[in-house]
Amino acid sequence: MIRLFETIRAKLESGARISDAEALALFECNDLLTVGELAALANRRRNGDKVYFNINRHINYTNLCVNRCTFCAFCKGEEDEGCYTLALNDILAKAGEAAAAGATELHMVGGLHPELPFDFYLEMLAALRADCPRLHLKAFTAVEIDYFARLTEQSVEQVIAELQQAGLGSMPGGGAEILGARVREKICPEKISGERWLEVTEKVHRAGLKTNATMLFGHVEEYADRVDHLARLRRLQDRTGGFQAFIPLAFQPDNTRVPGARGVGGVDALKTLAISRIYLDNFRHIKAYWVMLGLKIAQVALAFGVNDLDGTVVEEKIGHDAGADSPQALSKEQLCTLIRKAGRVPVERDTLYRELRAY
Ligand code: V47
Repeated sequence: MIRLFETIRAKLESGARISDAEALALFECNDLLTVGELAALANRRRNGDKVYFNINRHINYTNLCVNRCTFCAFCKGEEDEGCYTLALNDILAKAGEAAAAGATELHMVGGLHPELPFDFYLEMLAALRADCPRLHLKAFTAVEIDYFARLTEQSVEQVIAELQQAGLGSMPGGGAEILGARVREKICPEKISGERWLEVTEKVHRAGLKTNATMLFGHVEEYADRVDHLARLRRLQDRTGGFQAFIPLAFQPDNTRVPGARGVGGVDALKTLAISRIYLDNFRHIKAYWVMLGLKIAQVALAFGVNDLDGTVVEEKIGHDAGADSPQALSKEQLCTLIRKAGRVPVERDTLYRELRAY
């Protein structure tokens, strides 16, 4: 073990990357504090003491979805109680409130709606851009882009161009789950394959849009599946440089249907964030999404290689429908206090990581 840590420390200090076998060995080791210290070293070399957050708002325009991912408590069918689709006016009202509260970003994702035409999404973006021109529109995922392409019988490139034209500014990192087929078969058999997620994401990057990448962990996957996931992301990032942040999402089990799912403890969450930081040498940012992690683990994660806490969020459904016991929203002051009490410097950023203000 000591030899492994020495090798990795030397690699981090010389800017070399760690291998898949080394990442797996880190997952299998029990020395959480040393893994965390190595991750903190990797982060400090890149990002110093700064921890980023943004003022944002989530809008989930519909929970209707033609897929039935077993990990998802948010998606509903048309026959289900609690299914909804927001009217454009409601979306605009939420966006207006966000803009008035100082938000710089709307984060918008939803289910794969069985009936809404592609024009709905184009009109939504265009109306939001007209009403709130200062809000960056970060919306959809590779899964939705693929769906729109099939819906309209257009190429992925054409769909991306139309969304960009309507106001799309970047994409969040959802839908990646675990990219390997064996796990995907169990947790999201109807969703596009991991290969397709990577292929669509590459096209989005080639069109000049930045995206994030996520990994849903703590259900039925093995450590080797996590390493394989990280490896595929690192290879794509080598080709495009289009990823901004990596976000490990801790699985929330309530109201889900994953047979044998484990759930995520604090040790596993911190280890996964730390190893992501060490392994993904070509990602600038590792985000601790406090909604899924809880506030205390997200705060401790700042000593384990993390340099981003996401944002104010305001109205969160995907994690809370699955039992997340974090708050629905955090204020800018609460985020700053969390970061400061971890001994770090809070910096408000915009979606593209331009620094807006240090606190
Ligand atoms: O793709 C669904 C995950 C994702 C559960 O890019 C679950 O900045 C935990 O991608 N337990 C959507 N996770 C959320 C997402 C995201 C969130 C915050 C920031 C960014 C970003 C992206 O949520 C889905 C899926 O992987 N998810 N169900 C669950 N039960």
